[in-house]
Amino acid sequence: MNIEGVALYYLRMPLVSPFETSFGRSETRDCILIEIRADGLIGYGECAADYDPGYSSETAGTSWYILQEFLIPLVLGKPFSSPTGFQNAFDQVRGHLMAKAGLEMALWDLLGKAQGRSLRQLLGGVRDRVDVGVSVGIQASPEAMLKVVEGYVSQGYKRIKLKIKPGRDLVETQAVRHLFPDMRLQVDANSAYTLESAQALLPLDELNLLLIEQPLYEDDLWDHSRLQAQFSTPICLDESITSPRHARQALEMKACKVINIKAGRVGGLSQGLAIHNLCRDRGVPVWCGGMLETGVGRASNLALASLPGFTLPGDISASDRYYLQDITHERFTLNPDSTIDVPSAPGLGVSIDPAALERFTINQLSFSAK
Ligand code: OSB
Ligand code: MG
Repeated sequence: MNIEGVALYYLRMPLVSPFETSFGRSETRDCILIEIRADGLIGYGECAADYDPGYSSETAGTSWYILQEFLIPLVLGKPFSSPTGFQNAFDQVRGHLMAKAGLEMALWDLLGKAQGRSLRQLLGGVRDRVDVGVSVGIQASPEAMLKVVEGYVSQGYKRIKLKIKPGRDLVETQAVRHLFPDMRLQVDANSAYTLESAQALLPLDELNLLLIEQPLYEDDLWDHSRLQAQFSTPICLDESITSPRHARQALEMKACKVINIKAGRVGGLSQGLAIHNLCRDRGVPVWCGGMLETGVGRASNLALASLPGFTLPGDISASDRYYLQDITHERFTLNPDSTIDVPSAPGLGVSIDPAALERFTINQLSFSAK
């Protein structure tokens, strides 16, 4: 398919409730919607980088610049028949994995639409609905945390993840575990601890958690391996895993026992698929993380999570947990068994609501092949 045009939309989406993590609190979420045109078809992708460099060094602003200045010129006016072709073209750009992933997602959508196949089929997914959970932000107090968790449990979520940070960890997690002794429960520190300060987390090992996600800094693979040796609860890496090579090295170093796969963080669905395959070969459980995506990125996450190695519930909640109005016509809802259906229409299987897109767009840019 010859890439005839690309358009970028910088979006600012109001969240239904503020989301607080160890790196900050947001009331809105920024992202970039990427549209590519070829052979009379349109494909969409979402670049998941947010406004601030809190979760990762990449931001929506840096992605916008890298897409505009480097990535789009590498693909515009050129023929592509597979995501591998895109990845090879991107090779000369170091880093900027979320920018690459957003553009690659649009190509997957386009290829699926051209072949009349869903993203799930293109990736080799084996499930038509996937187990999901909800990621609960840090609340004002342990009591407030309990209330919010109870609310999600009553909506049907059977797996809960609590965001933690130093001083806002043990009491909250113990309180939730006390109220829900059998619930699938896990915590996520978003790199808020050092090997020394993480000693405070040792009592979590008694709470029968599914996993402890990213306790230490992103580049602390070695210290994660030292910390994992102190815990019987599996450590799961998110921020630290940015490529299939890092996944292999982390496993060989015993820095983690579980991996959170986010296509955005690792440079695209093709890389996410490669990490899935590596972990599956080694019997390492993986699950699909999220970054508060719109309906576009959520569709992509659901397709990825339908692969056989995704044996733990994903951070893929219903649309109403994030946005009152989304940019897709489709809204995702929670089934009573704490699953969400994987889209089955060609490509991502979602369509853009033009009025919603216009409402949330704060900057726009388009490119055409000469
Ligand atoms: O660390 O998993 C994370 C959201 C934004 C950035 C990073 C993370 C998260 C979440 C929410 O935990 C996951 C979701 O529901 O999309
Ligand atoms: Mg995380």
